[in-house]
Amino acid sequence: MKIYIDGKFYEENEAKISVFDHGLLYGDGVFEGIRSYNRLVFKLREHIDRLFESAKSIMLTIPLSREELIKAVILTLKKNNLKDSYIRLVVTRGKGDLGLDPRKCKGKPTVIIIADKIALYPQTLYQEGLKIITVPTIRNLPEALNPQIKSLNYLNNILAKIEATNAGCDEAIMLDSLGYVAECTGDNIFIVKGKNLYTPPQCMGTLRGITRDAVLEIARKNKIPAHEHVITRHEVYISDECFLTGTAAEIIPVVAVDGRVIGDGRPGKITSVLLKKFRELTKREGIRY
Ligand code: PXG
Repeated sequence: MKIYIDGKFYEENEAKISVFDHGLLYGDGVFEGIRSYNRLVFKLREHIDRLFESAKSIMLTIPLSREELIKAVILTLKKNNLKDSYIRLVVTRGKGDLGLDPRKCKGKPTVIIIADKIALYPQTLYQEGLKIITVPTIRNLPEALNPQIKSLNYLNNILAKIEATNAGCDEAIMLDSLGYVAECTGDNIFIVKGKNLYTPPQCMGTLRGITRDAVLEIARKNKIPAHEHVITRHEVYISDECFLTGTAAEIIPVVAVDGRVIGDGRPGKITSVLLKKFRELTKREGIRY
């Protein structure tokens, strides 16, 4: 594996950064998870735009332009000769001292690109569906650390994931501070009721997922009324279908939430239609390499 760090490529065991990098010391940095399908990078520009927005919010100057970053991602994919891949793009504050003041990071921010494969869930779970629970840890308050910032500080999500795992579940629903459904640890959540599709609006402490937006677009194009609307746990329990979306997970059905069976306990029809259309989209859209 060839890993990109600041314009150079390193073998995996040679790819190292300083222990004084504030990405490590404080989670001070931003990242994106991106996928390529058959040599097409899906929604690459959208991911790069979100990376720049996250960086702007934390006042981190990415030392490359958008176009340069796109070229670097493509180059990393070519060097690794990967047709289908999961790309992790990371920009850290860089090397500083042991204090948290980012002004002490005198050098440039560190840019890292790793291209690998990922299978977040075993294939059987895509057919059988996930059993998930609501966990005690609420999603970060937008007033404190806005979930729109895809920062390297993922402890909020990791704590929720641990709670789900401890309970023997595959994923966790995280609520916002008012008790409304926000999202899962690394995925957005959707429900289907009747002919309608619902997902929480991004202002509810929810990352505006790129897969989420693609699904909303697919739904609207296919005459499935799609709404960004606050969702309570009750509405999830009584939904006909439920599924999660994310770059890593893609679209994965949910068949039980907090012990309540969703629909007939099997992946739903609208979920399957959306998954099929999503797969078609990933085959034809993207930046080719
Ligand atoms: N919500 C959160 C909190 C996320 O981290 C999504 C939603 C989905 O967004 P996209 O743009 O990918 O549709 C994410 C995505 C993992 C993992 O291992 C997931 C993400 C990042 C890193 C790892 O599940 N994020």
